[in-house]
Amino acid sequence: MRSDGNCDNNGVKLSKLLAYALRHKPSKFGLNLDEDGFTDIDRLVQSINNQNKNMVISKENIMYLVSNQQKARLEIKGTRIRALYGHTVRIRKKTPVEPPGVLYHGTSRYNYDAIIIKGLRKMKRQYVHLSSDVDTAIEVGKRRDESPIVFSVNSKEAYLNGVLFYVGSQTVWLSENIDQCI
Ligand code: HQG
Repeated sequence: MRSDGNCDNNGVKLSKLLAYALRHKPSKFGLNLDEDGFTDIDRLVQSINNQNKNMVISKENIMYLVSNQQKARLEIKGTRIRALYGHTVRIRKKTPVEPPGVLYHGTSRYNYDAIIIKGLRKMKRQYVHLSSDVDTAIEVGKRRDESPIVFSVNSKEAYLNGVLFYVGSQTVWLSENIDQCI
């Protein structure tokens, strides 16, 4: 890792590692997340360096990564850091807000039938993840399928029917399970 963290491959590696630690397995790194998912940055650096002998990182690497994120995945407040969304560990629910009229969900063609029948489910994560625009949804779907499908979600109607929505980031919206309005 370069001292400025400005090294693409290592940047991606570090970003994935941080997402893994802060969204899924803090305990594997000996970390405690507070109720909103934050943990101490110095602690995080120390535990990553203790765990990964082949990847030594510094606080500056993390600060650089967070200030140069193309997709806002992480947030720093003071001496603490958290993942903005994506959690499979349970943290306190965000404050519900009224969503825009339409949101999008990109996924594989394989999931089409199940989603039509069962609706959008959280699966292992704390929330259903939605995109604010079609291009972002296509990128999300491409993680699973080279020709992904994009569902339009009538989020306004779902909200009026009682489904709660939350802000993940500028492009990511979160919600409870959505049975209809897809
Ligand atoms: C699918 C990444 C069958 C759903 C992304 C998805 C996102 C169903 C998969 C964020 C279903 C869950 C989250 C049903 C939903 N039957 N399959 N009823 N309901 N599914 O990874 O939304 O880049 O937990 O379509 O960009 O893919 O890492 O959710 O395919 O924002 O920052 O079940 O993770 O963010 O998969 O992705 P995931 P997701 P990062």
